[in-house]
Amino acid sequence: MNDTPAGPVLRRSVAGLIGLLAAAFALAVGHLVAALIQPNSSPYLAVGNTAIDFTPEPVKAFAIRTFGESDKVALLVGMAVVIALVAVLAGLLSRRSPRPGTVVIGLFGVIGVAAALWRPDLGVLGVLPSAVAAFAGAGAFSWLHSVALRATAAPNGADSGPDAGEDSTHQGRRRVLVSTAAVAAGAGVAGLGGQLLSRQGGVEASRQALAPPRNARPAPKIPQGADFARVGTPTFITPNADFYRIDTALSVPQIRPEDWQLRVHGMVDRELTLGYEDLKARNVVERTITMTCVSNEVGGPYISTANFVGVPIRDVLAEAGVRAGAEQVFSTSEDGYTAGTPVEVLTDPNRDALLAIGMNDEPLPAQHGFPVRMVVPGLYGFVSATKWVVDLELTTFDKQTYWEERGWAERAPIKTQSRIDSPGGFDQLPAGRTTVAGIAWAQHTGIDRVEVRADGGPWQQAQLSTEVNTDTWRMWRVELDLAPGGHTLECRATDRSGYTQTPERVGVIPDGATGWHSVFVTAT
Ligand SMILES: Nc1nc2c(c(=O)[nH]1)N[C@H]1C(S)=C(S)[C@@H](COP(=O)(O)O)O[C@H]1N2
Ligand SMILES: [Mo]
Repeated sequence: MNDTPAGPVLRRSVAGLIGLLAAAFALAVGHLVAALIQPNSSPYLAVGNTAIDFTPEPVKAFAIRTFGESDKVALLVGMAVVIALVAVLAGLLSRRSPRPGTVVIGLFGVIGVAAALWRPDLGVLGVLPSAVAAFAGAGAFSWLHSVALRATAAPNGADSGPDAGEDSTHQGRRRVLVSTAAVAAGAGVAGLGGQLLSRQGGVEASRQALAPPRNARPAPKIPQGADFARVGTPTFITPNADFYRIDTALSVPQIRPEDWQLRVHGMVDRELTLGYEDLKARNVVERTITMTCVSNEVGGPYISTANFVGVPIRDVLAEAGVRAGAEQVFSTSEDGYTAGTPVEVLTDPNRDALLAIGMNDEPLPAQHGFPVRMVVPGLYGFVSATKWVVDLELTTFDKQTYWEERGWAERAPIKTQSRIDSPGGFDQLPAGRTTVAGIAWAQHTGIDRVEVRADGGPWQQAQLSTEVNTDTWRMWRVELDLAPGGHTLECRATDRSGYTQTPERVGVIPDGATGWHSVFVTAT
């Protein structure tokens, strides 16, 4: 009675659509299950985080250069596009039988499980969301497929007169419509529910409820004249919301202060385990520190300043008793990121490296490492500023860190640099006297002078803002007289060691960029 030997075949559009819907449903269910276990075990995030770990360094550098702080959004969108394409393809391969699509969804599940197992922050339970997602996706796919296939097959039924055929086609279509809509709605509800639930599990409430440490000794007030914000430099203190952010975490680790512990071990006399309240009850100080990222290109934005409140790391190390031969403090974050900081820097009585719990009169924001992070004046963040820190191991430099394994340097003091903030590149401005302003930094050494020149002419010394301390940036400004036409403005800083910035341009890998920042402007 069925005279088409190959059997019914789904329309391309229907086949592609059910592939896409099944994938969306699977991810949404996975997201919901993850919200109940650990938000990071969501298949989407687990795969994304693992992808970040495996991304070759040049690609990572390219992503930071191209997308800046939106690099994570770019990754998530890119993943969504790839998954959608594969899902549609899986649907198209399944126009006769649901098997190919089911196999592809199963493979997605295997990838999710593998990624979850790879993540250092997920336990065995972390594979559950991916496994459930795979079953849910495969189930949704084969159900939608059978409904659609029946609808396709119906008109060929033996008992169908012309009217009956049209009727059942109609009915079949309706069934397809209703079932696809049901799966789409299910995906929406599961996805949204997962998102809401994982927010609820967040730490913002306990963060807001924290009282400031009672005994913190405040940093000296920032003097008048510490910035030239009125002529275009940043404000001296960077508001938390504007503070640059660089990390490998796709979703911000959520650690409640009451659950936080720091283990200090390795080459020490006494192993220590500290809780949040232990830390807060210690000698707490406030220090104004300018942080810089090694990925900051000449003229780049990855530099910010805050008042950090915390416990000097050297106090904690003294209590543990550092053994002879220990070279680095190997720090590990809750999400498995690692950094190595020289012991001599952390034990230096003249350098206030902190286990920070506060930032600009607030508990540390979640994105900046809540509840506790490291901040070390004078070193790039990747060798010193571990956020969500949970482990300090005293060891030798033989032990390799996250970025070292990716070709970055073992030691990385911040390089003396300067940047022109105003005028901006390719600005048009009136000819005549104009104010050029910017920032300079040489953390822990201090800025001695900044010079500016136009079109390779004589260097003119800029006026410096009031110094706050040598661990922070310094603002500068200078008046130039610009004739009508195009001009190239350049700046260079000299630090208190007598070093003047080299004009030689080197890239950010392995230990930070060098070169003079220049902007081209047109005076009219
Ligand atoms: N856990 C964790 N800590 C981290 C990183 C990271 O990826 N993960 N990135 C480091 C880098 S490269 C820098 S520059 C600083 C940035 O700190 P911020 O995001 O608070 O500005 O954090 C450091 N600490
Ligand atoms: Mo960085």
